[in-house]
Amino acid sequence: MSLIQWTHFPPLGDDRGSLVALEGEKTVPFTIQRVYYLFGTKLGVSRGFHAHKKLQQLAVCVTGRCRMVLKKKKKREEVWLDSPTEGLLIGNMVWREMHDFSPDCVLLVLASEHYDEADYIRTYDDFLKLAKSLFVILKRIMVIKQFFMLVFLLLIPKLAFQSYTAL
Ligand code: T46
Repeated sequence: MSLIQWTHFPPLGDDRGSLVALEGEKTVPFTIQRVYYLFGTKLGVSRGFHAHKKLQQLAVCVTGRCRMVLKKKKKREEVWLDSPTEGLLIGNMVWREMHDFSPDCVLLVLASEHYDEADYIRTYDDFLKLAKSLFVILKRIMVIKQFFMLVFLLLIPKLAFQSYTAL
């Protein structure tokens, strides 16, 4: 699955101009706990360079543009955010970097959680380590699940035979 997940916001409005409405759990696929925006980013400055353990976000470039780089596992994808009607969903455990901000860029971000510095993974090394340990845990859960499935499947003929002979 691609790391680039767009949400389209149908522009409303009339001959006076446009309007976009963002509603939690409707146009935005989570409850909105926080809204912030990045603006006035200086020329040549890049931002982000972190991931979040739990936080989900939706980023919309309401004016101007910037380039978003997302990384997860072995994937690295990048995309330009330059439309007020397209939101980029950024899940948890995704490394993000923002580059090439235009001087007029206003990047609006809707977040699923309140601000919590403890949710940030601020170095790429820590991000890789945590992603790897989560992968190992997930793999172990899968193996345990498969083991119980196998035991269950092996027990079915025995249980069926026992209930047949009990009749
Ligand atoms: C993200 C990208 C897209 C707060 O006090 N409250 C807040 O809600 C936020 C977002 C930040 N801050 C403080 C923490 C730092 O002292 O504001 C300062 C700048 O934050 P940061 O360096 O994390 O900013 P960016 O532009 O690198 O990253 C931000 C978000 O933090 C991050 O979650 O995904 O925008």
